[in-house]
Amino acid sequence: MGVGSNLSVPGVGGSRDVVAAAVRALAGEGVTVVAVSPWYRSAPVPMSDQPWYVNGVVRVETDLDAPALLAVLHRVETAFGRVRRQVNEARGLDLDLLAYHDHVRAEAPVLPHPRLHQRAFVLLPLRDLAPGWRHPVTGMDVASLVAGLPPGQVTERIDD
Ligand code: PH2
Ligand code: MG
Ligand code: MG
Repeated sequence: MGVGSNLSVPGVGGSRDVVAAAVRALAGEGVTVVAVSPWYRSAPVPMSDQPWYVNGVVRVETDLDAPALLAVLHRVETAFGRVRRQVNEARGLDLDLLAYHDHVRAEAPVLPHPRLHQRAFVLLPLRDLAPGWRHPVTGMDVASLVAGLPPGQVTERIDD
């Protein structure tokens, strides 16, 4: 799952606090977080004057199927104050279902996430967490996907 924030959330803190709190919040929702990537600071994609994001990926275990898991992600986003107004707007918390085993789905939630392979802010933490992961449609591994990224996405690891 992808975790991102580029706004602070009242009562929680700045984006770095928000992503940490969101990972903790998942645990109460029938989801076991088994691994958390390093966090990255990343410029908005597409480039805009929005604040930079904090992004990372987590691996979870759950008995929920993909649609039920997506519903949990939306519930947690709402608990962190997210109101959906327009695509790619700044947000306190964004949780994205990136992949679910090697399932391929054409209907929502589309799996793997349809833009995963174009986004450095997903692929760099994914490479840290699961270097052996392969895209179930193309068969490409994470290192090959990183090598094929469009240039110019500034994504820097946060050392903390
Ligand atoms: N999420 C988006 C759109 N753009 N850019 C960065 N750097 N990080 C994100 O998480 C992100 C984005 C839509 O979900
Ligand atoms: Mg997103
Ligand atoms: Mg999202």
